Amino acid sequence: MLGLDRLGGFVRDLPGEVAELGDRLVDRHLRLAVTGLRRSGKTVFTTALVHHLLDGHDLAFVGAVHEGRYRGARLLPVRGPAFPYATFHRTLMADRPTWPDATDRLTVLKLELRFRTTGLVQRLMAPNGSLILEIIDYPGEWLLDLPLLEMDYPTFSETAAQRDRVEPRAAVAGEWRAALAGLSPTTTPAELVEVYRRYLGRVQNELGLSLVQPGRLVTAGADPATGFAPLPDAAPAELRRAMAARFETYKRQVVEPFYTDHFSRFDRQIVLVDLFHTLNRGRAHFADSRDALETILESFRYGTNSLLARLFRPSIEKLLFAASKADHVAANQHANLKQLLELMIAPARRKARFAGLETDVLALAALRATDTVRTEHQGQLLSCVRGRLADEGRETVLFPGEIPGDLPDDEDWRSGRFRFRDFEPRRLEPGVKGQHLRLDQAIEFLIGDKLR
Ligand SMILES: Nc1nc2c(ncn2[C@@H]2O[C@H](COP(=O)(O)OP(=O)(O)OP(=O)(O)O)[C@@H](O)[C@H]2O)c(=O)[nH]1
Ligand SMILES: [Mg+2]
Repeated sequence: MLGLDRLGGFVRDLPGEVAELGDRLVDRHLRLAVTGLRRSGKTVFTTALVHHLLDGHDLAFVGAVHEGRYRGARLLPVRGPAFPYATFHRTLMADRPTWPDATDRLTVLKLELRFRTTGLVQRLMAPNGSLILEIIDYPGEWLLDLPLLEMDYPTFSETAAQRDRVEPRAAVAGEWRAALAGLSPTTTPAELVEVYRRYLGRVQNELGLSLVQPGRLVTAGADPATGFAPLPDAAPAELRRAMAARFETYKRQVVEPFYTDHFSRFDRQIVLVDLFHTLNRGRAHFADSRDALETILESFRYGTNSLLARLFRPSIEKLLFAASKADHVAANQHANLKQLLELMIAPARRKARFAGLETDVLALAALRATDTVRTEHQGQLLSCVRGRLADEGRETVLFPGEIPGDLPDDEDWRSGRFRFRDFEPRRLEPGVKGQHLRLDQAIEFLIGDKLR
């Protein structure tokens, strides 16, 4: 099914694809999947990446930059809506900069990077290398639809019902449970989808949980006409048939094109994880985020990038897990942040490694909003952060708390010790150093080998 659709995709876009395949043959076209749950930092990462790659400033860990071979980059036109880099950049350069809004549609970014090649033969044959880097930006919720491709409607219904029955979800499921209890032969799928949409909205906004399916039902501009909801076996047969048909249509018309056009053909992947939000919300949220991440990662095909596979279905060959927004805590906490992420994604990483992928883990801040400062408090030296708090809008120095180096235990959850705060962005300035944390290490891992 997917194979046929993919072929359909190729036929639709033939001229563009042919040109692109030419690039791929000489390995000059690289698709980078920037993945992560909603609000994990995808849009900010992509914006900061472009900002720094345009002239290669403050990227000491990128080999080509360090060796003086990097020549810069330029944005290329794309088919379809382009990633609004200029708009995001302008708002981040303003006197009072603001973060980009949550993403509500898919956009594409194409960046051409130029560099001097290394190696005798290459220097003689093609002294100036060029790499086309392609990234898409999309609402994080959409990723949670990918696993639906491997499910049928009864499986989805059963999985969702199990989730909806237990706390913390059960606490906000009252209206949805009542709707299920009152099912009758006259109940329409549209009414039910609307109630389920309200319930998922509560799961997301009141409980702050990530695992929400169908993901598009809760994003801005969602069309309940294309949505569906889980139904028990005992629901009226006609209703269940109609809902199952909606489920299949959604998969075919919404999820499959997203997967085949964008996610089945990536070469490299970064998975951004916001551990601060997850820790702040408590144990259930932490477990939910881990499930959501694992669910998503199951959808990617990890495997070796053979030449044939590269032409028709390149699989991901390098995978980077990154704890985003590392500037929420002082620098001495970054090792623990990395370690906690390692523990959280261990099963997914193991699978990826087994499939032959090169993987790495790091803590980064794509756009650093704080500095680490040391202050003395009652005779003790404390590592604090200084930044402008998002909810108070004032510059302050605070002790943000510590990150456990291990998975949090009962006492950690009970004590309410995790209260990490959000910060306003700092003004992005051209040529200024220190506006990120380890963004250059991420770039080197993800594309450094293609800049030689
Ligand atoms: N301090 C700090 N905050 C960050 C950083 N990156 C992202 N944030 C915060 O995280 C929020 C979400 O970042 P986005 O890049 O919009 O997240 P996203 O993954 O694109 O979210 P969706 O579009 O909803 O899927 C921002 O509004 C900031 O508050 C960072 O490097 N440092
Ligand atoms: Mg976004």
